[in-house]
Amino acid sequence: MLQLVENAKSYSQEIAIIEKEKSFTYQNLLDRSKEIAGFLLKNKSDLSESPVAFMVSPGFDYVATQWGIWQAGGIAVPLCITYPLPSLQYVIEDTGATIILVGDEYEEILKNYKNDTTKILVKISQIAASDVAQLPEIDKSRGAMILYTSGTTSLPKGVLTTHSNIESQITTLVKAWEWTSDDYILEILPLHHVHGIINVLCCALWSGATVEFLNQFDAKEVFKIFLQGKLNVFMAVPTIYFKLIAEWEKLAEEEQKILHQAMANFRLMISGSAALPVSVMEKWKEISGHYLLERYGMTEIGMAVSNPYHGERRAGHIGQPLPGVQLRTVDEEGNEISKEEAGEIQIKGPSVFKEYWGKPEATAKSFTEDGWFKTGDIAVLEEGYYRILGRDSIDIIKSGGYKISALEIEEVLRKHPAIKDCGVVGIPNEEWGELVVAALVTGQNLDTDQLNTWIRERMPAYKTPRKYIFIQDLPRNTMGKVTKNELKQLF
Ligand code: MCA
Ligand code: AMP
Repeated sequence: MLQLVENAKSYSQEIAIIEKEKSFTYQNLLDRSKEIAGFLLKNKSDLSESPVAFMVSPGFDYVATQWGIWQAGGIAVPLCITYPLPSLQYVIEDTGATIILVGDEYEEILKNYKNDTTKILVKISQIAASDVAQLPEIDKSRGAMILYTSGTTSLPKGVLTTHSNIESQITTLVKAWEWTSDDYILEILPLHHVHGIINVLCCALWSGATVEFLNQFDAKEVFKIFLQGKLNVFMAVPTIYFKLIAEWEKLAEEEQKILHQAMANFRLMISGSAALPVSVMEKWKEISGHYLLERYGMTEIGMAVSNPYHGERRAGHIGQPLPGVQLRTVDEEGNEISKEEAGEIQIKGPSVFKEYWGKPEATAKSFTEDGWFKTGDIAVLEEGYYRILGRDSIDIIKSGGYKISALEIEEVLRKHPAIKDCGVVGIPNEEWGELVVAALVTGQNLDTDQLNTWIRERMPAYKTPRKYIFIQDLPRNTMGKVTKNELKQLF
């Protein structure tokens, strides 16, 4: 996404990043990212779309590393900083990355790679100034980033986007949401997904705005930063708005009043990644004075549908297709239907990803013959605004804004020596959207705390089931398939 780096040159002395009260200018970013690119290139003239994995905390180093990989001609593969080793290994092995860049604090978890002769593990703090003769010319059609997303297959798939896809995802939003260099946003979202990377980080830096980082979400800390009066844009998932409302309710009336005034000065507050409950939208309006702008997107397509920046933001609805996005709805046979009937959303446009990394069959299956991407989300147009009705697969769960595959969790659970069989489903939950829960068929009673510890060594915490039931047999249909709707009823 080299236009992003080009743009930075015209803002060189402006503040790009604030991290732990330290400020970094766009020039700092340009200089450091060039050093990282120089290190990656060494004696090569171009990384030629080799994937480079990086595990770096949110902040200046993260952005400099991402830009460094891009300028050296590599594909950026951000690793989730809270993943346990097996989840990290899966991404590293699946992409085939041979270079892994780490922040000092993540060297320990990846230490096994030090003895792996096929990989190079490098601490970014050890990358010094280097002589870069020339950076390669990079065509926009080349691969730029791989992000992992869960789906209807048991293992997550790498979504490859090109520089051109990313540029389109950014410019669409910069225009629609009227980003400018005067903007100042707080970054609290994980930086291995589109919401944090594109909507927050890249849109802000494209525009010459300032991004302040908070390493980990904490409602009290977020409100403290709101009160400093510097922010004017905020983006989060519905769970975060829910948690902020809960924190607000603990405040004294006077504190609420001051906070309300601080929030009234924002120009824009956005929610996405999961359905925003109408109750949360209404409560947020009451406490902040803002109608949240809800939008809809997906790792494979960037943002596709948005409520308007100017005009009515309708609760329970995702809005209209963004400029440049073609949207149609189809029935179960794949025939295009009237938008006023419920059907699957299919998308075409320059923001749509190139392919699932190393999975040509999955890529082919996810597109129609005439090039529409099948989202699996069911929607209907109501008086000019789309509304999401659900998904075509019960095995996809959205919890805390994360997309989670029930099948992936089941596969891990089945590896536990005491679990003979299991079924994982998502049940509705006000705070998390859906809660991951599991029905277990075991020969004996299991200590669920011990089970959780066992799971967390193998999967990220957000994929850990939050409730268990122990049953004799899973409910099945006459074909022997587990009937997940029936399973849901058991919780
Ligand atoms: C964590 N906890 C949970 C869950 N996650 N409990 C139930 N369900 C969950 N999903 C528990 C933890 O185990 C812990 O409890 C306690 O909550 C606090 O954990 P922690 O990890 O600190 O949680 P948090 O920091 O409060 O996290 C909540 C969060 C986080 C900030 C909402 O989930 C988050 O960052 N979500 C955003 C994900 C995102 O960016 N998605 C975008 C995907 P205990 O201590 O007992 O263990 S991109 C996308 O979807 C598309 C493109 C789009 O449209 O944007
Ligand atoms: P991910 O694969 O993590 O990128 O998640 C994308 C999915 O999140 C979409 O396919 C939708 O199911 C869901 N999603 C994103 N935004 C919204 C929204 N505003 N309302 C409902 N679902 C959403």
